[in-house]
Amino acid sequence: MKKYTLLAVFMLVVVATIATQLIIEKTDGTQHPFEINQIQNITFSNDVQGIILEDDFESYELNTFPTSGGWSIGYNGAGNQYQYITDQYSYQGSKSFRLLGASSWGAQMDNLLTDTPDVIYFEASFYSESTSHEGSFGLRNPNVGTWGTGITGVAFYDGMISIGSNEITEYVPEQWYKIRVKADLSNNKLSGWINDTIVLDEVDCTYSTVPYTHFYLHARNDGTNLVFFGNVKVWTE
Ligand SMILES: [Ca+2]
Repeated sequence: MKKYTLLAVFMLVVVATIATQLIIEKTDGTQHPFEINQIQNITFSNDVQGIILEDDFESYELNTFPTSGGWSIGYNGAGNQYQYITDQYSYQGSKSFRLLGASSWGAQMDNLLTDTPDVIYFEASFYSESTSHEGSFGLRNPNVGTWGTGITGVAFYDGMISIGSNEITEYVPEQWYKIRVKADLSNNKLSGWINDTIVLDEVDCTYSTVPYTHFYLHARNDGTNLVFFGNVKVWTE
């Protein structure tokens, strides 16, 4: 009996592998969301893995709000009509998501995540016209606390880039920066990359005990300045 059980498991793995390869072939040339080794991880693991949210803002009409991508207005900054897709600047392609805050009222866009694993990566490219009243992005729960609860994120503030509570480096305006974060909530570790260079390597981090539910983009609430978000991605290992 044991021999047949082993044979059955082996056949299941073979079938799952073939099926996976068919999916890769089908999506090849249009979209190729995973590397081969990540696909194999999916085949042999019970964890839900892969891309949770990805947006390059190319699929929307200019001057519209990207509702169809799952974005919603948490706080409307200078007003709903000032938050929209633009081709004024772009990180890749021709479009980006433009946000405008106002004094005492930030512009915050939330996107509900379909999966919230304990080890999560997120990144965004960010462009600011000045080093005043900039913005941030990251993980949060907009439904806990008076103004929601931030879990961890990246901030551009007064000409400085911070990841979590760590001030990393000065930056210059009118230039794109791509910041990636790996948040390990189960082991209280945080890693960060600026333009693909690692700047934080598994440093200690105390996260909020509030569970995160959303990815957010934010333009600050202490003045008026245009900020732009290019490619956005949230994923797991
Ligand atoms: Ca774009």
